[in-house]
Amino acid sequence: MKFEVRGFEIYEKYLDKAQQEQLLGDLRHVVSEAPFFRPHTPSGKPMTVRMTSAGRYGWYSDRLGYRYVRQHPKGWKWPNIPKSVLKVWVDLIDDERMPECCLVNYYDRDAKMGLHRDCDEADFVWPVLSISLGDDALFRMGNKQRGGSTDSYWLKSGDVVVMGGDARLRYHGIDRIRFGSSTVLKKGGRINLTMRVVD
Ligand code: MD3
Ligand code: FE
Repeated sequence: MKFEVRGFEIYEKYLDKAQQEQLLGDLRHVVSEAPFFRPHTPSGKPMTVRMTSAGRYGWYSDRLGYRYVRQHPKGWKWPNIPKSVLKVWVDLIDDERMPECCLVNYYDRDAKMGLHRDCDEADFVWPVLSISLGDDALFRMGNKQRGGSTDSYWLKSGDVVVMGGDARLRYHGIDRIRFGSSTVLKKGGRINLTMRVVD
């Protein structure tokens, strides 16, 4: 079922169990070539979410700031974005322009992501697409400026969110996950994929 909250298009249970397993299998290959790491915020604090990327660019942050980079912190190039992941983009967005970054976020029991905006990409006309796998996560959607009211929604495994138009530059974050709420990841936790056009 598809519905909209503040311009965020939420496709509930877009991916069935088999499709989720396929994506996870393909992601295991990505993570074997580009292991998860824990970026630091520009103020020097380690983030609670572990990250890695696939595609021409990966997302990175440290003392120098938030940015897209061409290499994993170990110096290797990022693996290709799996076809199974790209298919979701083509089916829901477009095949004229492919995403150049697939950011892979891993949330363990205590991970969260504070309210922020994604604004390091060159062209905000292109939406960001998110795929949730594993444990439920409390997703908070806000406004284009800091502050004001927010809406929350529990994202579940197989849910897909498209952030385009009015939602593209809204503040958003993950307050917490419900550890162990899903059996999709054997060790628990949550994986979120976000596809982005960067240049
Ligand atoms: C709204 N990730 O990686 S996905 C992120 O679940 C991020 O890991 C969260 O926020 C997560 O930047 C939320 C939903 C999401 C992703 C990207 C967005 C919402 C967005 C970009 C622009 C606006
Ligand atoms: Fe974000």
